[in-house]
Amino acid sequence: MMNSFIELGQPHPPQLGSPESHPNNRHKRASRMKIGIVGYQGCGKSTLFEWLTGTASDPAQAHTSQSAMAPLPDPRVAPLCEIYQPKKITLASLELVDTPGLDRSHEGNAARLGLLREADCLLMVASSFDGSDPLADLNRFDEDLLLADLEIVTGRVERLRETVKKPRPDRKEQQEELAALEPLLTTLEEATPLREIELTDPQIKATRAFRLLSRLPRIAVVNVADDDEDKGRFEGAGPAGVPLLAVPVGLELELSRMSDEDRAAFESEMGLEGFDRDSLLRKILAASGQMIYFTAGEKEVRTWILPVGGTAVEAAGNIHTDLARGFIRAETMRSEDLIRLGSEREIKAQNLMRQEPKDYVVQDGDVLMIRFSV
Ligand SMILES: Nc1nc2c(ncn2[C@@H]2O[C@H](COP(=O)(O)OP(=O)(O)OP(=O)(O)O)[C@@H](O)[C@H]2O)c(=O)[nH]1
Ligand SMILES: [Mg+2]
Repeated sequence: MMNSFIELGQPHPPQLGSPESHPNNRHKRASRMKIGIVGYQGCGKSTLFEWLTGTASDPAQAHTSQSAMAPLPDPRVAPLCEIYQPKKITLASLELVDTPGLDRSHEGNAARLGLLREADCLLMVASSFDGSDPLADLNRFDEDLLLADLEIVTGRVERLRETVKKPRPDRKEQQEELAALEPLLTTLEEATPLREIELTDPQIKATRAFRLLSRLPRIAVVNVADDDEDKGRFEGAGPAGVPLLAVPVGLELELSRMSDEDRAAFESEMGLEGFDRDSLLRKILAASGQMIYFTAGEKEVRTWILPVGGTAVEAAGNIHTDLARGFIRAETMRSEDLIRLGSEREIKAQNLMRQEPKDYVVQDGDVLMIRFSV
């Protein structure tokens, strides 16, 4: 038996610089992921937020954004803990941000969406439990994202068009910024979201401060009625490229408040299959372009998140900047090999411990041990 405790939340060492400051991380995001829960008024965002984080958002603060952490469960953690019997288990978390509902008339939405500038991924909620048309709402919501970007880029372009007329010391930079932004303005005016085009380096630079919303990855939850028997009709029906799940969010929140015993009894009585919150969290992680890797030892088994395509030195920097600075190599195993074989000794005996360099592309489920010099 393990007598470990689980520490929730992915701590973020204060030494860790901003993601952009890392030389290899120019286009990558930090290990800390913010997921903005968005949608029209009353669609169940705060209910979903409470279900996923266990924290009720404060109705008195409903005009602004509120956040809480949701630890990311991973089915590989328990078998790894069987092997290491660690003193401590730490799970990486997603930061979920509950936001005020938008108005279906688009009125005032650009300002409300301003609260989301920090988000790395959008979790769009649309209701069907109240008779709304969730697919129409999801498409309308995309328009709101685009309009918010259009407002920002238009404002910046108009200002730049004025300032480049004046002889200023930074005129050349302003002209470059204008040249980068004008094609984006055209794209938005044609109602094309920015995620559908490839940005050039100057465009990435020119838009970085704005964190434009129509570039963000998205995932959608349709909040269905408790007794909805035809959730399947929503499968594959959302906006192109957006994973969509139909969940009776209100019911799930109630179920999550029950004891395991009561819930099992209730579910079997009502013929319900509880929706799997853990798998929803993992889908959100995947939609945000992130994956999980592990560090494991007798002191601690721990999960970390990294953008898909992230390298060993980035994974090291996630843990501590010193590990990235003094990086020598990453001793790497596959968690499934380790779980199958039961020990590091057996991994080494079968030559499954790899010595990986800085630019090794970390795979979901890798167990890393960073060798570094101080
Ligand atoms: N029947 C049913 N009611 C729900 C469900 N989800 C939410 N509700 C109810 O709908 C109302 C709005 O839910 P919230 O979670 O506050 O919605 P919201 O999107 O946060 O609303 P705003 O923040 O005002 O935009 C509340 O009265 C909820 O109890 C659901 O799945 N089924
Ligand atoms: Mg709310």
